[in-house]
Amino acid sequence: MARRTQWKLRRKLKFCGHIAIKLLYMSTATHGLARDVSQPLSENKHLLKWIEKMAELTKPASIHWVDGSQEENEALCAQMVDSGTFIKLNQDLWPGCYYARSDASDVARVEDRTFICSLSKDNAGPTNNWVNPFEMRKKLKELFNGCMRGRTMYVLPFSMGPIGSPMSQIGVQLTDSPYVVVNMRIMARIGMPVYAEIDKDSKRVVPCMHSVGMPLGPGQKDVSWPCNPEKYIVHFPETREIWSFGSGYGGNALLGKKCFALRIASNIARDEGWMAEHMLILGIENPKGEKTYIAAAFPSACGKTNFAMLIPPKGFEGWKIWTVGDDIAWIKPNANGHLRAINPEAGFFGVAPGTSAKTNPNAMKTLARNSIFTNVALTPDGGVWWEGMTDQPPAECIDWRGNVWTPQIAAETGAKAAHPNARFTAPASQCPTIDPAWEDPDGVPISAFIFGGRRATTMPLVYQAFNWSAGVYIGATMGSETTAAAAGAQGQVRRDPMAMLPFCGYHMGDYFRHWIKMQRNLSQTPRIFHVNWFRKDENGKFVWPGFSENMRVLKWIVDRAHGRALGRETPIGWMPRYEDLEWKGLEAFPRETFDKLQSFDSATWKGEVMAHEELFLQLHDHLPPEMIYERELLICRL
Ligand code: TSX
Ligand code: MN
Repeated sequence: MARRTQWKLRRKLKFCGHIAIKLLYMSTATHGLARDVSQPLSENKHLLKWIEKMAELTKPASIHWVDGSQEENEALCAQMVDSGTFIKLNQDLWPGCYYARSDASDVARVEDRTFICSLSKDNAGPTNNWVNPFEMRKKLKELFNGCMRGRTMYVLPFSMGPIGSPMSQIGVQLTDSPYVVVNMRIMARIGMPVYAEIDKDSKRVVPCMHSVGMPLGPGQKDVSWPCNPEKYIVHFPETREIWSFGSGYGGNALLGKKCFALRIASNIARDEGWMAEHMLILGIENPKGEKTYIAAAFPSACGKTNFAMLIPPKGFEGWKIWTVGDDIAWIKPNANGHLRAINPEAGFFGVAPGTSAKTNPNAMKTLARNSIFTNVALTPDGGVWWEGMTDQPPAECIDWRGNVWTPQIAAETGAKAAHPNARFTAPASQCPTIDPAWEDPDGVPISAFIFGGRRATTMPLVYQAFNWSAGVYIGATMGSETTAAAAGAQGQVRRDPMAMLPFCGYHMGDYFRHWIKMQRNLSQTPRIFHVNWFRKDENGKFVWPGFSENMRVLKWIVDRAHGRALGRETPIGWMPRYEDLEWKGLEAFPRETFDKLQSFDSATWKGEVMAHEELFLQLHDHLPPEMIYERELLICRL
């Protein structure tokens, strides 16, 4: 049947939506699966109606209801190997692993193409791009009209958080990218159990539309990474919708992650009295078996994933760090007024360059199987490599653009084998330190929050806020120095409140207010800390060894949270003295160096407080008064 006739017929089939869908798409390819993938897997009328409407708009050649099974995953991977999107890695070295190279123009999140389309511009705030939602809907209708022609539309149900947890949220992503389907299978809970949740009708489903924006004409040959130069990552916070067009990469396309779990969820959380945060979650177990959980926010390039998978150093025998999550935390007060946190994700979408057996052995073990590698280099033996993975680079490999790469070429041209934002997608369940409670539907109890940044000067290794609102001020004013990897001048402090600047789906000033207000729902507030692993000496060398040695800081934080460690009061907060840290195993670290690391300079801090003003001016009309008070108090103490 010609497609045009199909669509005419389809309009006549006004009755029960799923029958119409079934009739139309029965004849299409099933990629060698025994199951008829066009057969609806949910009976939810709203879902069926929405899918019908979206199919009518995007006009795909077929519909595939994703069940999330192993067979389906294998069929999709095999299909992508055939189409050139995937290369199957050497299965003896990398069992269950695949390799993808994106289009050279589609390698990262596109913040300037990311929109918060709230009814009022004021609600989005000055740090988000805003477009009138009516105007944006018109634009999206144009963009999505026929955008899936010649492709399969996958119906991908997913749960952010363990299935059935009262803290979890459900979405359905319609996408024309099989790459997205197999990545989402690692990053979220998908498929049959999610349909079952949807059919219970107990939770609102967040609709997520996604297209790579490259329809195929009849007989047109596909490319290995379809995408569109015109990109739109759009959020409608009031109606809780996501529309993403033109990109197949990372946070632009895996809509459960930044779009849902942060931008949309931050709106839901504000309305319902909980928190959607850009935070890792880890558990610290001491030799007595006592376990303390913390959540920590860092801007990019601070080693968040490394911290989440930290291995205790020499001198900490009997201690253990447990990983709950490396990127996002949903945190909610329980009936007793204690904060409990879940990791809404099921996998790690980590930056590959810099990850090694030295910097993060647990990550290397996690990504050793059943993982997807995007924009790293391909080695002649069918393996992967990236800058920093080994001390010795391979003699030759194929770089992320598909060109021959050798250390000599790199030395001459500066070419990187892996793109700096190259990623691994790996199941969290494979992490050797994954916490036994990581899928606990009630979450884990949070005893402390840590904020951090990359700061060569000014910021001590660690200090503790005097109280909740002083801690919120510390989070609100946190910043990080730009590294070579990021665009713009190097070494400038960029403010990134709570590491949420690109991820808060509403006005940043209102977000601070929400943090302040959270205290009212709590019988005990977690203690708040600031850390800086990156302070440099006068010769530009890092003063603190970092990595495993950060455990010493963590121990002090845990002890402070339990009210059993000493510190000294300074104008900015409580700090450990040399004798307040555990130095077993690092006895050679001089007391004077530690004192330098913790040193606080009034003159420098006056400059720091002046810089806070810059961000506050931008947000002034929504800034909670507590932020102004805290700033005044800090100035007085200086
Ligand atoms: O991840 C890092 N962490 C946190 C680890 C738990 N990195 C890597 C950041 C890039 C993503 C760090 N880099 C850390 C750190 O604590 N600290 C540093 C700075 C540093 C780099 C190298 C050394 C020391 C400090 N090397 C030697 O001392 C030999
Ligand atoms: Mn992140």
